[in-house]
Amino acid sequence: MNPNPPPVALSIAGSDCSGGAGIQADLKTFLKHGVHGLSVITCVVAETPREVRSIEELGASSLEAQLKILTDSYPIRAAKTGLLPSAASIQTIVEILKKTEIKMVVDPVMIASTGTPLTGEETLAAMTGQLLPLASLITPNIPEAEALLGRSIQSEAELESAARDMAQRYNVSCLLKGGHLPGSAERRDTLWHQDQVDHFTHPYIAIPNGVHGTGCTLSAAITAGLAHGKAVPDAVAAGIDYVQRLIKSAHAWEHGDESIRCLGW
Ligand code: PXL
Repeated sequence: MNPNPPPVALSIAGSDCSGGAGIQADLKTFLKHGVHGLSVITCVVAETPREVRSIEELGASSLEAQLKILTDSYPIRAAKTGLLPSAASIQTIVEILKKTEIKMVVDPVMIASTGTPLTGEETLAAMTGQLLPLASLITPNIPEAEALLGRSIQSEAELESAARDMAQRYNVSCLLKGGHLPGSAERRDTLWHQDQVDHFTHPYIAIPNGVHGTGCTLSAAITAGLAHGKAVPDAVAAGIDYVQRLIKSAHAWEHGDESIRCLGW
């Protein structure tokens, strides 16, 4: 028996059958970080990085059964949420999570990299009203932050004030990912944590067309860091470095007339 078992982390997210995003990305990332990964599957998405074909939601009783047996049985150090397909699914998981002390990272997934909406309006209200009060850290990208704040973000100055406003409004730490801002050779992610700002600047690397799952992988890497006992700024810095490495080492397979791609490992 291993006298030093790995920490345990949980992902509550959708299944991406193509293996680049969702639960599959999270479990790979947990393993790469020496964390035992548990999963609660919220929906099954038939997709590739190029196309989202269908989303089938799991019912409340299945969500409840998965989450209850895990929270009853494991010393879960940290958890993340990814794709939560409906207000009802959010309500079900909140009812169970609010009775725990698990450190929560909320990746407020709303739109696939293909541009396909993955959730509806009523989901946003349930996320802000019910789920965010349980979160320690939220990791929106710019379109998600615009939906959470109800205003547009067009510059690095606005990125910083948006991260601060979300952190204050929802009483959380907020990592706002700046990758969608147009611009030069660099991209900046902004962390607002305990009334302090931190900027993580990295060279702009174009995400190869047809690679998805960077957001899922980043929030999973941060969750793994928290499960290991890292402080939020350290877990965020390490998570950003990790994803940068995986973007640079993306894989491509030739299949038929086109290539199909995935983040590296
Ligand atoms: O990348 C966002 C995302 C999250 N979760 C699942 C997904 C996707 C994108 O396609 O399928 C399950």
